[in-house]
Amino acid sequence: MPDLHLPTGALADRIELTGLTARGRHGVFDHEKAEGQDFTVDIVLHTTTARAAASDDLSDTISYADVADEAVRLITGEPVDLIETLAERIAESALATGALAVDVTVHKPSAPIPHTFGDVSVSIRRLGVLLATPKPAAEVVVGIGSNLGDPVTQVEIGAAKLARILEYEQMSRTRVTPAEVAPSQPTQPNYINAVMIGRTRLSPLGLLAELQRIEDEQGRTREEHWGPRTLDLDLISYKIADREITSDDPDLTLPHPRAHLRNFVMEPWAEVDPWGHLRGKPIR
Ligand code: PH2
Ligand code: MG
Ligand code: MG
Repeated sequence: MPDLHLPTGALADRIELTGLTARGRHGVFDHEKAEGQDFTVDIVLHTTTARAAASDDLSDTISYADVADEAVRLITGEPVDLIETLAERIAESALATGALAVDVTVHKPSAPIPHTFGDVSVSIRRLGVLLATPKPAAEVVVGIGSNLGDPVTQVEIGAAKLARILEYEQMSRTRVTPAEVAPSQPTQPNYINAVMIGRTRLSPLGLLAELQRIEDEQGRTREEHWGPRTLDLDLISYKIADREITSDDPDLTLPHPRAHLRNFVMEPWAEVDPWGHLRGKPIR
């Protein structure tokens, strides 16, 4: 993969399907369209397999059989002139499964080359929306919170660092909010909360990695789920051309699954973006 700055763990796992072979009629020459020949495809799906490994449930992963079915449908379907075109179509269908990225190779070992040769192939890599550079720049909403180690200063420093990553950024006022804790948890100190909106050309996972880097620089530890924290930067919403990106990737749920239930997010957001929308609904 290109050297992408990513959250730890992202792009570590792959599902690979190799040697998938079917007869197709792709080629520039009439005799290739008339007679057809074998095409062999290799597909690498970059995804995160931990959730499926824990549940042992097919619905938590990408079914390689479905990917194979789609690829064979494209190999045996409408003829195209170039294996580049075939590879592009197969990559597009493989990305539609929700993979983070895909690598596709199309081999044409019986290509009409009047020489002795072993194989000829085209290999491409295509990035899914969580990794691709947004065009135009994405509009993002980031929740800022702290309830440990001088929270007012933490939020101030966190916001200053975040402002260096975003463009056209706008920061809400900060407010003191009672800690929302899980029913089983002991009470915690009040939080300082705020929201920053702005634009970025970072991909969703690229931005998440930057947020985690800032949290780490501010001494964030990750022992307890919903534990007190020195600095919490949550990606609430990520929009490209007004389209809200959705994701249930284990590294990044979009939009934030609980933001719409939290006054400490919705109030400061509405302050800087009165016309904002979340999950298709106006935020105020
Ligand atoms: N963040 C949490 C859990 N509870 N409560 C308040 N008031 N503010 C927060 O930012 C907050 C919380 C987990 O991130
Ligand atoms: Mg949070
Ligand atoms: Mg968080």
